[in-house]
Amino acid sequence: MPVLLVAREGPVVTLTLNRPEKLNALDAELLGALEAAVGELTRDAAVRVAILTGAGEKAFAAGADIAAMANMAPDRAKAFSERGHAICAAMEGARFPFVGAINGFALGGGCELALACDFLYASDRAKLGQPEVCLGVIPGFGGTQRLARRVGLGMARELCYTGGRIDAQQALRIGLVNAVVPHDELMAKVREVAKDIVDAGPLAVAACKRVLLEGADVPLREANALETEAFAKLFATADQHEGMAAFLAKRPPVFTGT
Ligand code: CO8
Repeated sequence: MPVLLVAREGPVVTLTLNRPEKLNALDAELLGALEAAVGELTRDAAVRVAILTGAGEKAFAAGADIAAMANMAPDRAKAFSERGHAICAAMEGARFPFVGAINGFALGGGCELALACDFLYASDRAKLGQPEVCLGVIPGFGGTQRLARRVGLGMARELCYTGGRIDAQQALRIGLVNAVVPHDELMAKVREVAKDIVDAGPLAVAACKRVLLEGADVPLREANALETEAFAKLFATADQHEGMAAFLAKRPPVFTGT
């Protein structure tokens, strides 16, 4: 079986980490497959949403593969970390959203991969955390930075310093996940939200994604200028004309992404 399953339903692609016997731990083969798949999807204009989840009943991903890391020298650890960062950056930089369906453990590198998704829905069985300090290391795929940006410094510090795990409800309370769903309904709920995104204007979603990402790292005045620029540019698109004309004609819009 391939370590990464890629399933396509029209504009929605589901990527499933597929090493369930190792709780989908991220080794070089799985990271390589993910890197290739993300690269391919980002070059495919027909893709509108990617869903990322894990195979099996227990895990989204229980971290980077500890057996593969145990004897790494610093230079290999650096390359491994950089590879994870590159994948996460490619997901964040994609024109379409990644929605994480957290179906179980999302720990260490698994939690970091989840944090590179635009937002997360979690099964009521999910457990999330950054347990790296318990192994004598720190998060290496962006966890220290993205976790703090998503849930605030205080919670990120506690999670990273203690290595503690939180359940889905606590993840919801701190804003790490957007919704908690009964385990068996997770994929259906994520597909519903994916459909809402697909029904929206593709250029508008892409502009939202870019402005939200780029705006997070600059002062508010500059961030608002990014928004104004993107807002204005959309008025040169067929999608803006169609979206507003459809509203006024009381009919559903037919967006073309142009
Ligand atoms: N790596 C390798 N194998 C793993 C991992 C992992 N992260 N997690 C689970 N497995 C394997 C187990 O070894 C076991 O294999 P086997 O059956 O061959 O012994 C199988 O998956 C099932 O796991 P368990 O029997 O342990 O299942 P339990 O239900 O008893 O426990 C847990 C589930 C609590 C999730 C437990 O497996 C666990 O604690 N896993 C490790 C969690 C962890 O510490 N993750 C962080 C890893 S470090 C990291 O992610 C750093 C990322 C940055 C990388 C930077 C590069 C330098």
